[in-house]
Amino acid sequence: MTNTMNQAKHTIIRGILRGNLALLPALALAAFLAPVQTHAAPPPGWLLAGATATADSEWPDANKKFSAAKAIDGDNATRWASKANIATLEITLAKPATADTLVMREYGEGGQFRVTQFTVEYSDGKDWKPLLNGSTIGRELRLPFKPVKINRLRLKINGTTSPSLWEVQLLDSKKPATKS
Ligand SMILES: [Ca+2]
Repeated sequence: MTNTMNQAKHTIIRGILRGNLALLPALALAAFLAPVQTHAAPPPGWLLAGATATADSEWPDANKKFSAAKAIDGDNATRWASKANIATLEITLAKPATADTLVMREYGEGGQFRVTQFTVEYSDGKDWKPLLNGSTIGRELRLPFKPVKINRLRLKINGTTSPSLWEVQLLDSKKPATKS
């Protein structure tokens, strides 16, 4: 927040306190001009900067609101949703990286989560190899594993109605936090 903006806000607020309601639209404008709050910056060791994602099923939306990319954008407020109950999400890293942790956050309507089974495979550039598997994901599932070099990641999920993930994060827990 700049000093100028703060001063402008104070002037507006003083105006309102004096009963000058004509300044209300100006207050709305000041709120509009305030810096946009981003939702939870990517965590330390995040390896998906510049990565791309595709899915064999996406919930149809004209604005691609539920596209595969939303599962790896580092934003906990955007999500990929599958239309089908069984779906595969494939992530290609910008460059191969050594990872040791996978974090998944699942969307649940009214606290009801949908994934009932998942498997995760990785490719080092040649073959697909098994990495992890499990049943439910829920609000947040953090899975450490023996460090491996990963080029691509493939997540297969089985769910009840249209499973959806806020984020799939691949991390190197030993990597220091990056300055934002
Ligand atoms: Ca997201």
